[in-house]
Amino acid sequence: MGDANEVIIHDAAFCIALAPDAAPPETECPELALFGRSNVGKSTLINRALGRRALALVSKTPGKTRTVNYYRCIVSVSPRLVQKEIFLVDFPGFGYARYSKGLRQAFNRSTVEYLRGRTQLKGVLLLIDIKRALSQDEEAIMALAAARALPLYVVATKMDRFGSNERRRLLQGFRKAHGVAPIEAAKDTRFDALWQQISQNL
Ligand SMILES: Nc1nc2c(ncn2[C@@H]2O[C@H](COP(=O)(O)OP(=O)(O)O)[C@@H](O)[C@H]2O)c(=O)[nH]1
Ligand SMILES: [Mg+2]
Repeated sequence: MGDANEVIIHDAAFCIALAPDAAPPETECPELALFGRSNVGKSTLINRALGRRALALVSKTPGKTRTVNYYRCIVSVSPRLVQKEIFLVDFPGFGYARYSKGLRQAFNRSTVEYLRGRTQLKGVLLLIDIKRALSQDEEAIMALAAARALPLYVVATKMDRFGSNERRRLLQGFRKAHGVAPIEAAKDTRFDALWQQISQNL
């Protein structure tokens, strides 16, 4: 066994891209779903959390991911989790005007269905820009996770934009308003703290 708190990604691979209204794959592997508006940093988080450079496509043009992307990984988090297979499920970024109305509705309906009923779903990662008020989509995702008592990990991305005072103020404000302490992510975050939390809830 490695050191306490050590995170090891033994394997990571892109698995499958599904249309937003397609049926999710028939596996029994636990899933962690990622949500957040376009450009918030979902692909970046996947790459960093899995210790890969370019597994997930990091885009300069917002709104590119319109499929539900499954990434499979095998992770150990000592001392709790030994070589566990997990899917990270990257949902299309919402809040982007280029979605046609039809696509947006299909995305919403199937997303709600997934959040309500997917038994393999073991946790929800909601990536936010802490500078902006939560959107209806973001509030809905938090409520759907709470309704099933699913672990919710709120990740505030791009925190390197702020100085330390501003950072503290924004985090405190969010905690007061929503009762959740966000996990901070910046350019160099390795997400070991996130894996620690996840490993406690699997
Ligand atoms: N400054 C900063 N930029 C970031 C961070 N995370 C992501 N980005 C940038 O934000 C843009 C969108 O990232 P991406 O991961 O593609 O977002 P997605 O649309 O949610 O998948 C890219 O240009 C990233 O390089 C961060 O922690 N800090
Ligand atoms: Mg992306």
